[in-house]
Amino acid sequence: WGGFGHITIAYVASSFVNDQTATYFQTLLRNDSSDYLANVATWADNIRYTKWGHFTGPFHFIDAKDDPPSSCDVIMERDCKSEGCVISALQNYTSRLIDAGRSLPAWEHEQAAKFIIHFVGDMHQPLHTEDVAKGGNGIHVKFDNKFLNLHHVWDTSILEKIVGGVRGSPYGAAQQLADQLVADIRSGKYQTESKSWLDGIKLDDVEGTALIWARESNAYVCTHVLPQGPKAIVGQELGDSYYDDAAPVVEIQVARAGFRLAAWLDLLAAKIA
Ligand code: DCM
Ligand code: DCM
Ligand code: DCM
Ligand code: ZN
Ligand code: ZN
Repeated sequence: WGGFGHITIAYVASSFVNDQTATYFQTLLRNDSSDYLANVATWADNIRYTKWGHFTGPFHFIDAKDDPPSSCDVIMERDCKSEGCVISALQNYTSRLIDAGRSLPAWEHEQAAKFIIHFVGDMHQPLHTEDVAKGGNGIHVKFDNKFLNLHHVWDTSILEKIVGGVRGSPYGAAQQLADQLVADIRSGKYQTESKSWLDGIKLDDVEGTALIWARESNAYVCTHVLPQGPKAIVGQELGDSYYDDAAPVVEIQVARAGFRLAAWLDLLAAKIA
């Protein structure tokens, strides 16, 4: 996701965490405002292009070598590269935040928390769970008459169009969208189905949990991202019907990511504190 998506996911999570969790992460992140998660949500994107942060580049995605639109799936042994992927990264930073031997310095716990807050978000972007053309970065299309790559359309353009565009600082618009998604989860269009969004969540099986989330995300590559395969959309205007089908997927994935991030942080805080 782009910055707006990650910040929205963080605000959704902030609404669902329990009080103990909020206090634990406000202390760890040294921010006692209500923006304590939102303010670090894009940190992992800002450091990945630095020299020291270069090794974290592969942690934002998993390149599923499936065959959309006829077959979609994420298989850990096939798809997670030796240098890591978003699933192994969640495993690594979850275990570093728990730090069973309590041997790491506080700044490492803080860094682990910032990675977790970001990577739970990224695995909910369908094209962060797909190999084709580097997660769609190599598929050039037009969206509302602008030349863009398909990855950027799914990271940023669709979500920003849903709210009528984002100009200037994304924080206000992200809080507004998050408030709407929280209401949809508590008492609106997601009320019933959100009861099953935490199925299978287990802090002691990070890989199993993350695979459930990544497979659900990856399935949308076959149904909504590339429903006719990659070649059908190269150089084409995606158009209204593509957007009308894609927007609800982007919206529910952002809602799920925020809701699940809150649950993951609750499990972590309960285990550590
Ligand atoms: N980004 C950043 N700093 C950079 C390059 C990109 O903060 N030097 C951010 C802006 C984009 C986001 O990364 O919105 C894209 O990240 P990803 O594609 O990992 O979701
Ligand atoms: N690091 C990491 N995951 C690990 C081990 C280390 O992300 N499993 C990061 C934390 C530090 C850097 O690598 O930023 C160097 O750590 P160390 O020197 O402790 O290996
Ligand atoms: N990306 C991806 N899958 C890949 C390569 C990249 O999902 N195989 C994502 C990470 C960033 C965006 O695409 O969100 C741009 O990546 P980069 O800056 O590495 O080109
Ligand atoms: Zn992306
Ligand atoms: Zn990312």
